[in-house]
Amino acid sequence: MIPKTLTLDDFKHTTDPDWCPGCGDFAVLNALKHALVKLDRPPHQVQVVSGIGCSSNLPGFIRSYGFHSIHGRSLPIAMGIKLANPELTVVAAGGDGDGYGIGCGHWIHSCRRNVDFTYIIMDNQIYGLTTGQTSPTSFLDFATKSTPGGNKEAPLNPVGLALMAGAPFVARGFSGEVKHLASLIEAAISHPGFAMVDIFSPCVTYNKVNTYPYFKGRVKKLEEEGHDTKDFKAALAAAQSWSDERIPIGVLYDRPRTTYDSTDPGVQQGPLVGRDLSMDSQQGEEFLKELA
Ligand SMILES: Cc1ncc(C[n+]2csc(CCOP(=O)(O)OP(=O)(O)O)c2C)c(N)n1
Ligand code: SF4
Repeated sequence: MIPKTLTLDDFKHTTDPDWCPGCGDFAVLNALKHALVKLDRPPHQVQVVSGIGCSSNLPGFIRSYGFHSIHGRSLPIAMGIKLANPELTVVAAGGDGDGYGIGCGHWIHSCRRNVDFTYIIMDNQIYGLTTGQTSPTSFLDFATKSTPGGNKEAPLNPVGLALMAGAPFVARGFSGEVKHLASLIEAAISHPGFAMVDIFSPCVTYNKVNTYPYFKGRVKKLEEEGHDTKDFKAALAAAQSWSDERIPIGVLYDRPRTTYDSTDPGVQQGPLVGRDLSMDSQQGEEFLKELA
C-alpha cells in the first residue's frame, strides 16, 4: 500500500474555532497544523494538552488526541503523558495568564526538567477569556478592567526567564507571520527535549495596545541577522532586546541536552502504556492490607 501523505484536512476538526474574528490564535492553530503536516505526524500520534483560556480551547479545534485540563496545569499533564507514552508527539498550548501566571511554577520547572515535549504560548498580554484583565506580560501602565488606573507591575520576560531556567529550546513568533511561525513550531517539535515557543498572538477585542500593527513594524527575524542559536549569551541578548525599532523573533536558542526521559530509572523500565499493570488477587489483598 502506498503510504498516505498528510494534508491540513487530516487535522481539521468537526468543530470550528469560536475565537473572535481576527484573533491571533487562528494563525497559531494554522501554523501548528502546517508543522505537523511537514513533520508527517498523523493525528493519532499527536496529543495536544491545554489549560483554560481562549487560547486553551485550541485542542477542541484540531483533530488529534486532546486534553483540555484546568487553569495553569497543562504542563504536568503533558509531561505525564509523554513519560507514559513516549511515542506520542506532545504539544501543550495555552495563554500567558495560564502559563506565566497561575502555571508559572510548572513552566519554570519544565524548563529545567527537560521532558521531551513542545509548549506553545499564545501571548496576547491580557486575559482574554475573562474579558480583559492584566496578565504577567501586560505592559506597565496598561489600563485594563483589573487595573483601570494603569498596571503598576512590571511585565515578566518569558523568553529570558525560560533561558535562565534551563530551557534547551526557546523561540518567539508572531501570528502575523504564519509561515515563519510554522517553521518555529516545526523546529520546536523536532527538538529532542522541552521546547518553548512564545507567540505574539493579538487579542483584537481586549488589547488595543499590542496589536498587529504594533508588532508588524517592530518584529525582526533573528535568522536574517546571522544569529547563532547555540550561543547562550546571544540568546539572552535577543531576549532582552525590545524597542520601537526591534523586537527579535525566531529561534533564540537551540541546544539539546540530556532529557529527563532518557535518564529517569522508572521510564527506563519501558513505557507505562506497554506494561502489564494488572494485579493478581494476592497482590490485591496485600495492597488492601497496606491501606487498612
Ligand atoms: C483556578 C482558576 N482561576 C481562575 C480562573 C479564571 N480564568 C479562566 S481563563 C483565565 C485567564 C485567561 O488568560 P490567558 O491564559 O492569557 O488566555 P487567553 O484567554 O488570553 O487566551 C482566568 C483567570 C479559572 N478558570 N480557574
Ligand atoms: S477575547 Fe481575545 S483572545 Fe479571546 S478569542 Fe477574542 S480576540 Fe481571541
